Amino acid sequence: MSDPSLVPTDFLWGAATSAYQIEGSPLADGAGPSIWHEFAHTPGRTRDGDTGDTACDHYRRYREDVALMGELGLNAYRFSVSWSRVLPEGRGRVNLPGLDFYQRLVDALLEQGIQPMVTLYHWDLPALLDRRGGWLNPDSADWFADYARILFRALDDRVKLWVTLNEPWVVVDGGYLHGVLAPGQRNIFAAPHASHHLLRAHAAAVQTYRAEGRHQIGLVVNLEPKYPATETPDDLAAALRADAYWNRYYLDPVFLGAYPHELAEIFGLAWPDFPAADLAMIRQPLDFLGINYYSRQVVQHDPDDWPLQASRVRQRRQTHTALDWEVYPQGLTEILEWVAQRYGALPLYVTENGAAFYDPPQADGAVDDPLRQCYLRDHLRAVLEARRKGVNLQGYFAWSLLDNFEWAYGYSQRFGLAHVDYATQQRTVKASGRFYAEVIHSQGAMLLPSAS
Ligand code: IFM
Repeated sequence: MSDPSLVPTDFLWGAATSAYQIEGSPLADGAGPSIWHEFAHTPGRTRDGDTGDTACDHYRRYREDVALMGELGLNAYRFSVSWSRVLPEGRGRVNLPGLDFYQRLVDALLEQGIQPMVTLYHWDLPALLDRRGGWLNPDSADWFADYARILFRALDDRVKLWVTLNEPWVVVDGGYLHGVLAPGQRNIFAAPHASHHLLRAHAAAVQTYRAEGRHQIGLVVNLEPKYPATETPDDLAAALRADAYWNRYYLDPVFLGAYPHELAEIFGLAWPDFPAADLAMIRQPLDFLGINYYSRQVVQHDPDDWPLQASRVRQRRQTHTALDWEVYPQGLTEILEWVAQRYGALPLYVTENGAAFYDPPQADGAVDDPLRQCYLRDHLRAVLEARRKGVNLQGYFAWSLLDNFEWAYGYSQRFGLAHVDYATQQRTVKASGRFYAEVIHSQGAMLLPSAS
């Protein structure tokens, strides 16, 4: 790792956010409710009853936030569009003021020289579509493609990087299997159908883009390497099940045209026999793949764990974040190499990577966050290492630009490069944010061992 040219000048140095987590004003200017608006307003669903009603007030302060990105030296920003801002009922009538917000945001980014990466779906399905069955309705693929077409027609002249779905695994695991995220279902028979229709929706949007768009489209998945706790056959099999469920469930059908065989074992009678024509359709060529990486897991066979029968063995000697996620930077290099080797040499981006730690402002208002800074440094080094090993990695997006609404955890978990005082909406760049700015300024060279 001695050559700074390992990071080319067009490498994307970004930060990521999502609509419901930062925008606030969820019903402003004609927007319709999303499943997250309804879920967060249901007593007992989020910590302290927190909702995204105000969040970071980004809907009204987006110019300030784009200026902040400029201060950090970002050349890319990944954000998501709120479907129900654009289509209040999820289909049909377009809400022009909602669409206009994203037009203005994209223009403001481009004025600063910041390239937008736009995610079409980051978990906030229009509530009225959920009343029709949401992702369990086979028509959801068409609803999504129609919505995507509106965005492509409005923004593809300025947006060069599109993402269909963010982390379909989380949508299904949290929203349809365990019920801890919107729409709050806990139904093993529903979950495989939700994942299948999400994949069909992804593919339908890609097909629409091939007809309408001129740039690039991809998918974003969250990946987490799984290591067996011991070499016993039971633990080895448990690690394979966990790997199939977390890492191959969505990528195998997209790139290889088939679901991993372990899923039938995991879901048992609930696993349907999906039509071959669907699997052929899901296998649309992509321009890039985005990978969200946070942690790894060491797993053991565990008959009490439902439905995987594989549970995490906590690594007591390792650092853990405030969410108890093990800090394991080398896992990022490993998972990037694994993706390149298993699915081919398409361009990759790290589309999210970051950590929640408790780091309150000091008396003078500054926010020192040494643990997040170390996390960032070590994961950025893992990124350089992956490039050195030949992975075609073209950009890195820190999660997140701002502290924000961490779903069921509400505002209790802070991932931002900038601290947000939710009472005043004041943003303060943390030490980790300043560090990231220096890394970007040096084009990554300050991460090289010779520079430390
Ligand atoms: O905040 C989330 C984000 O919405 C999706 N990826 C993981 C982040 C941290 O949990």
